[in-house]
Amino acid sequence: AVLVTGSKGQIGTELVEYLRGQYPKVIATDIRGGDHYLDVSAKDTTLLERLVVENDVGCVVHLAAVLSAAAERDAAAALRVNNGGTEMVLEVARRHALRVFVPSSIAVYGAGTPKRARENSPARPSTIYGVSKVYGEMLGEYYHERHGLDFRSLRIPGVISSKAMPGGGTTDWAVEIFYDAIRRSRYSCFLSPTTSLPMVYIDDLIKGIATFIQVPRSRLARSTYNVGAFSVSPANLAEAIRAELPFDCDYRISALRQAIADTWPESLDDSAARRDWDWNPTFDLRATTTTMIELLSNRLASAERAIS
Ligand code: VAH
Repeated sequence: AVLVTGSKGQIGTELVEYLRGQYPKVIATDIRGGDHYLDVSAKDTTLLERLVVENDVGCVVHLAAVLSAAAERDAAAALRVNNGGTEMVLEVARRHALRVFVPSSIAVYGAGTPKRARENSPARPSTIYGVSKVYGEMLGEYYHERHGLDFRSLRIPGVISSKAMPGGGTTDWAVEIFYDAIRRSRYSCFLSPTTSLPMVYIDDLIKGIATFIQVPRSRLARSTYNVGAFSVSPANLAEAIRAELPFDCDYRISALRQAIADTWPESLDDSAARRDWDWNPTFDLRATTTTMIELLSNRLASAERAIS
């Protein structure tokens, strides 16, 4: 069985659904509910260990985290959830010899990193979220070296998806823009038009995570890999949307989130993931735009009908 923390989040919502097509049992936990209430920031391993033992869990997918902008607003809470939660999950995994997947992020890279980041590019973040993600990677690799724990991590770019909103991220604009394009044909973007960041469409990401957690360890040359798909700026994405809908984008820059985005790389070199475990994203900017507009139009239209 696989246990997922943060199962109600942007990635968790769609990953749980996908994994349920592959595994006999997927235990979904979240502080907001799901199958089981689980607050990973509490230092109490009792509930997690009970779920692991009772359900014969072999792999934990630990998604619960406070994202970049929210983490700058409440550093103490973010460190409690991100660092404390990962500490707790790694310790339970060590005791029960579980495989562990903990997502990392392009946020581990800082201003001094080349704009096309490789795995061995400097990872000197200047955000609390980035610091907590480097910590997660380092602690997981320590558990791998010191205790033989099968720890795996992916440095994930911004995620574009339609079923659950991201919460408090710097790349949330790339999701919000589609909701506003459909609802009101306009969007006020909190990043500047030329801020180009690496992104991935959710279908590619969840297939990639599902592949990465089950590939034999012998194929992995490292615990942590970059994964990317395409890079896009608000101006590029606005143009791609305008090719399908009447749409206008203006800019009300958030100083906090622009400062965060400015430290991140524009693209990721993910050749190692493609070579070692066949990472192979298929959604480019156009396919992502077309699919998002189709899925959201249907969902928002049926939601309108439901309340009318
Ligand atoms: C964030 N969506 O914006 C997350 C992610 C690379 C961005 O880490 O914080």
